Amino acid sequence: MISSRLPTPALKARLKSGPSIGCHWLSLGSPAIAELAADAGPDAIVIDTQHGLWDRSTMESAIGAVAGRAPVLVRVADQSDWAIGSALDAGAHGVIVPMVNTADECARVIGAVQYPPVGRRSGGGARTSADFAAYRGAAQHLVASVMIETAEAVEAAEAIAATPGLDLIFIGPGDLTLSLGAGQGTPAFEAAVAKVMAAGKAAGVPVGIFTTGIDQALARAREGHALVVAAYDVAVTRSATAQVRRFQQEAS
Ligand code: 3PY
Ligand code: MG
Repeated sequence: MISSRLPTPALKARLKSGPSIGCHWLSLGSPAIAELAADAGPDAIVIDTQHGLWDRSTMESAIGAVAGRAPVLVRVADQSDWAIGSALDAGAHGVIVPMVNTADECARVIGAVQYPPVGRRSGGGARTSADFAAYRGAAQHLVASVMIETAEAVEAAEAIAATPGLDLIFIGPGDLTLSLGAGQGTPAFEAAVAKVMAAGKAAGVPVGIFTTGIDQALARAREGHALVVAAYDVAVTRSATAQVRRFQQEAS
């Protein structure tokens, strides 16, 4: 891995001290879109391999296309060592791990991100092994983050936040509304968000939240969220369909 693509302390420092990171969240599985997104110099790019259309090869290509121009986080498909290790081997600067409900699960995630003696990550990967000594030396800067997105996880928020080595808690509002049976903006939902933010604050762990548009992203950033979604390729594509509908209405 060439040195300009190695993880640096900057991402963790920015998460802790701000300003909020407005990431470009990519789900459509296109390395070409990742390359264009990087041209704008975003604070971070997120590649979503849980609900997005990425496979291992396109994920690896997208990280190559970004080529050190922005930190890349991968929202991995699940909590497995394989999902976490393959994203990091591709050169991601950190992972966002979905559906983490307990402090034990959180500790296992952190163990999967770091090499021994701290964790149990397996060494390898085409990109990272180009200069493995340099990569291993920088691996302490990898961001380990977990998603709180169920009622169970909200209950366990204090214990999850207190897990050593955790760099970010990321709230998944879609799943949280399903789990709580309460929509976004309702008192029950906002109380859950506030509880997670308080747990993060008490433990000194930044908290972020998924947002689907720039206005929501700015509002959540003003509330103190360390990472929000400023642009989302699915939403951008949907908004383009509104132009097609407008043309159909106005040109006929
Ligand atoms: C959620 O809102 O549940 C997410 O996981 C964001 O993609
Ligand atoms: Mg989710």
